[in-house]
Amino acid sequence: MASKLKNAQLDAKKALEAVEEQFQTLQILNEQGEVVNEAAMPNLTDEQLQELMRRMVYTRILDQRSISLNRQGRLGFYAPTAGQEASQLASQFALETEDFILPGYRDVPQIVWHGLPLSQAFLWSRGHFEGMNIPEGVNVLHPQIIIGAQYVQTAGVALGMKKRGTKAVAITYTGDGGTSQGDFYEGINFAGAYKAPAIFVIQNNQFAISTPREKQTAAKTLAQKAVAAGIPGIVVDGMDPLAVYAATREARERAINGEGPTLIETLTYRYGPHTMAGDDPTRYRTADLDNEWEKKDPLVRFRKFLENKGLWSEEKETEVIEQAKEDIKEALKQADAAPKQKVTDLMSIMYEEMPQTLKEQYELYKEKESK
Ligand SMILES: Cc1ncc(C[n+]2csc(CCOP(=O)(O)OP(=O)(O)O)c2C)c(N)n1
Ligand SMILES: [Mg+2]
Repeated sequence: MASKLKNAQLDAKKALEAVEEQFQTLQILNEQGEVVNEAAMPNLTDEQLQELMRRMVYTRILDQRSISLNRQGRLGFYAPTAGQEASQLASQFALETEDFILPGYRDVPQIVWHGLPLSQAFLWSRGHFEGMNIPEGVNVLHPQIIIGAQYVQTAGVALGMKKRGTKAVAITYTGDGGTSQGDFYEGINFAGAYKAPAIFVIQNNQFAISTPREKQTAAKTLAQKAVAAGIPGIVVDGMDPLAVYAATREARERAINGEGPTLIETLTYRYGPHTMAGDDPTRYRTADLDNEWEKKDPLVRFRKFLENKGLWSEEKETEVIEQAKEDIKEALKQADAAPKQKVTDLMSIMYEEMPQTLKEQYELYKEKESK
């Protein structure tokens, strides 16, 4: 009896190892920009490849400008994105306009490329309610600050799409730290049970503020958490735009075909601080680690790949950079022109029909604000 139990325990360990071995990292472009996995190569036209590069270059500039605007006091909350361009933009690039994005606080680039005007993204950063007034036809929510909450919301949005017969998906993003939250498990489990057309992305940038990924879980990969929910999980090189695109596109196809959700772990890195609110990464990361990841840079490898195909040049890059700077200037002007928000504004947008108690307060504030 005792030995039988011992064998069963050994088998359980083996079973776990067998599962973990299955989660190998998908890579298509290596650090030198060479195709190492022709079979997985996504079907993208030259124009689409150029557009994806354009978006990554543009977003790197947007990140640099946002950091300095924050330092000048011209933006509010900002979570830097440099390093995560492939993870963020190649997954968004695999979507269609009708798909719905539920972002976390670092995922502003995806919703901007999905149609949110940049001026509104700036207003959101400033805590202005106009930044959350998403235009009709732009299928995004404003970024979620509560870690993991967007996973539960995504299961609901995806189920709603399924019930309405919409041929679209809901996609969401969290970080490595987010996978330790209850909401993470509830979201993937519920979506799995109802075969909801959802894509759950984990951007594993190795740290949750200062907590390293190794301290987050005993699991060897974060993608393997999909097993418990009974849904497919995949690890991709998150610095490789082609691998991220291919994995997301395939997940989208499965979802649209009624096969349910997928969990995608992108291995990536944020070059900057956690947010602009005083985090100092040198206190918990070494320069060696930073250098190791910077060698994997998504822009560098994609640029090499495109240059080898004759699809990218220094002039093209300069053009994109100039365009980005100009757009940012214009968007800031628009954000600055937004009316100062009033207490009555905050009240009037909360309810379709205001409760009586609020109505009374509303009248009070209206009176005060008219003076
Ligand atoms: C429920 C909840 N707990 C704690 C926090 C505070 N918090 C903000 S960001 C963060 C770390 C998240 O790290 P990760 O999920 O890896 O995402 P990353 O910032 O690296 O993109 C924490 C703990 C929060 N916003 N929400
Ligand atoms: Mg993280």
